[in-house]
Amino acid sequence: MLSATARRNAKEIYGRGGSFLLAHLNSAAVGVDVSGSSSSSASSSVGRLSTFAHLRRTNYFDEKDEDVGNNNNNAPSSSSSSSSSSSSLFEGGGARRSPSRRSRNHNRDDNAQRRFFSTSASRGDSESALKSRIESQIPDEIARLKQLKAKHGNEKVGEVTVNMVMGGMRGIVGMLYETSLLDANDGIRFRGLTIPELQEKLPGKRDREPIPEALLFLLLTNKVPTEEEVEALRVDLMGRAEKFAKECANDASKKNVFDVLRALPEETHPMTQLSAACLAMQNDSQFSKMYASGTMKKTEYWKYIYEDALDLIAKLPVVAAFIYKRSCVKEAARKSSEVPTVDASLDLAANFSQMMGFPSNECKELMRLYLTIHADHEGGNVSAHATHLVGSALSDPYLSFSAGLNGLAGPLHGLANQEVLKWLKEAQETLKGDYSAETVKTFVENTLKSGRVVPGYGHAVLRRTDPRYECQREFALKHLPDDEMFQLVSRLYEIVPDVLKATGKVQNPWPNVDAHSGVLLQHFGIKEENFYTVMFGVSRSIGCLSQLILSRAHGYAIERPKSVTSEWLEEKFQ
Ligand code: NMX
Ligand code: MLT
Repeated sequence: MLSATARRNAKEIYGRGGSFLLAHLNSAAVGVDVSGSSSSSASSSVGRLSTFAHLRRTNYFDEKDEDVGNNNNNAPSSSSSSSSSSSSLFEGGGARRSPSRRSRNHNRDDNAQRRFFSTSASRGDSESALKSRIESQIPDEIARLKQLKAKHGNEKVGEVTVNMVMGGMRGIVGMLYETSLLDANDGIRFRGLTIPELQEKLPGKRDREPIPEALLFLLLTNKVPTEEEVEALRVDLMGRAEKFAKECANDASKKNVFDVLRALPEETHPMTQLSAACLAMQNDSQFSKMYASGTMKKTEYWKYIYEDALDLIAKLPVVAAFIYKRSCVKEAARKSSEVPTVDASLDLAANFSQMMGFPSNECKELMRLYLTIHADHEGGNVSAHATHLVGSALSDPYLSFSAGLNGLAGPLHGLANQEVLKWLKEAQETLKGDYSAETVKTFVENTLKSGRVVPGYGHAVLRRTDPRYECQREFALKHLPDDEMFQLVSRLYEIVPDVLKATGKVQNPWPNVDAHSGVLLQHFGIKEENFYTVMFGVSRSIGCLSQLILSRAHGYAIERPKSVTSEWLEEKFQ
C-alpha cells in the first residue's frame, strides 16, 4: 500500500484523474516491496513507474478522463494500431494542426507509448522514453530545416531600419526559437497553445493549473503529453533533485554548491546567488566533460546537453529554496542553512513550495501556475537570448543559463517583479487605504515625475494586457478576492494605462506579467520581494534549457550578428 502522504500527493497532482490513478498506484506499490527498496520516497517513485505497465494491462487509457478529454493527443488504448512510422515525426502537437495531421500524430503517439510501455519500470527507462522521443524527431526536423534553407535561403524576412539598429534591435527577425512564439496582440503561445489552452489541455492539474513538467514535455517534443508521460518526467526530475540534495547533504568530503552559497554574505542579492550557484554546479556538466574528452560527435552534443539541462531544472528549485531560507526570510524560526529535503513523491512546483516552507495546497497550486507561465516568452527577451547566445558558443547549460539569469536580474526585465512589490508597498504607505481614482493617479504621476518607470507596465513586443497578467488576475479573483493589495493592483489596472498613454511615448501602456505576480506571492506568505526574480529564474530554466537542447540537436550555428559604428551609418546615408 502507498503511504497516506503518497496517496494525498497523487490526488493533489492529478486532481480528478488522481483517484483512478491512485487505485493503480496502490496495487503497483506492492511490486515496489519486491524490488527491495526501503526508502519511502524512492518506493513511491518506482511504484508510480511500475504503475504504467499495470495501467496499460488494465486498459486504463480506454477510460475517458475528464481532465484530458479535449486532448487530441490522449494516449491510445493498448489495442490501437500503429501505422505511421514513415511519416514525419515532427508534425504533431501544436494547437493549430489540421485534423489529418492530428490523427497521424495520434498514431505516432501510439508508437512512442508502445516504446515507453515495452520497457520495464525504472527511472532510467523514464529518462529514455522522453529522450528517445526527442531523438526520433531529430532526423525529420533537420531535414525540414535543410529543405527550408534550400528552398528559401535567400529570401528576405524583413527590413532593417536605422531605428531598429539603434532601438535595441526591436522587430528584427534574427533567430530561430521553436519552443514559443509571441504575438503582439494574442500574447504568448507555447508550441501553438495559449495559456488558457495550456490550462485546459495539459495533464497533471489538480484544480485548474497545469504542472510545469507537462509544459517541459510539450516544449521539448511539440506534443501535448499524456498523464503517464508527465508522470515519467516528474519521477525523472524529482529523482534527480532528490539525489542531488541527498549527495550534497550527506557527503561532507566534497565541497558543493551549498558551501559556495554559505561563503557568500547573506545580503548578496538572491539573483546573484542563483547565478553563482549555476556556475558553482558547472563542474557537474556532462557535456563539458565529454567535449573535453574529445570523443563526442557533433550529433551527440544534444544528448549531454539534455542530461545537464534536466539536472539543472531539477536542481534549481532546491538551490533556490536554500537561498530563500538562508538569506531572504527574516524570522529566525524559518531561517535555515541546511540543504532542503526533497519530497520526490511531489511534483516540481509543489516540492519547491514545500521546501520554501509553504506546504498549503493553494500555495502549491499558485507555484504550478507561476512556474508554468514564466517559463518561456519566445527567444528575443534578454534571459532567453542571453542563454541562447552563450549556448551557441557550445558553453554548457550551467554557463549558458547563468548568463540568462544575469539578464533576468535587470530591473527592466525580470527584476521588475521585485520592483513592483516595492512600489505597491510604497503606494500602500503613501495612500493609507485611500484608493480613489484621483489619489492613485497622482501617485502614478509622481512616480513618473521622479524619473522612474512604472514597474510592471509596458512591453517591448506586446501591445495588450499580458495574458500572463490576466490568468494571475483570474487566480486572484478565485483565491484572494478580498486581499487589500489585490484591490490596489486592480485599481492601478484602471488608472495606469491612461497615465502612460498621456506621456505620448509609451508604446504599450498595459500591464505585463510582473504587475501581478508579487501580490499573489505575498498573499500566501512569500513576502520577501528580493526573492521574486529567483522564482522567475527557476521557471525560465524550463523554456531556455528546452530550446538549448533543441538548438544543439538541430545544429544551430554560433551567433555572430554584425555590428556597425554610428559613423558607418552616417556614411551609408550621406
Ligand atoms: N513607465 C514609464 N515609462 C515607460 C514605461 C513605463 N512602464 N514603459 C515604457 N516607457 C518609456 C520608455 O522608458 C521609453 O522612454 P524614453 O523614450 O524616454 O527612453 C518610451 O516609453 C518608449 O518605450 P517603449 O518603446 O514603449 O518600451 P521599450 O520596448 O523600450 O521597453 C520595457 C519595454 C518593458 C523595458 C518598458 O516598458 C519598461 O521599462 N517597463 C517597466 C519595467 C517592466 O515592467 N519591465 C518588465 C518587462 C517584463 N519582463 O518581465 O521582462
Ligand atoms: C519575458 O517574459 O521575457 C518578458 O515579458 C520580456 C520580453 O518578452 O521581452
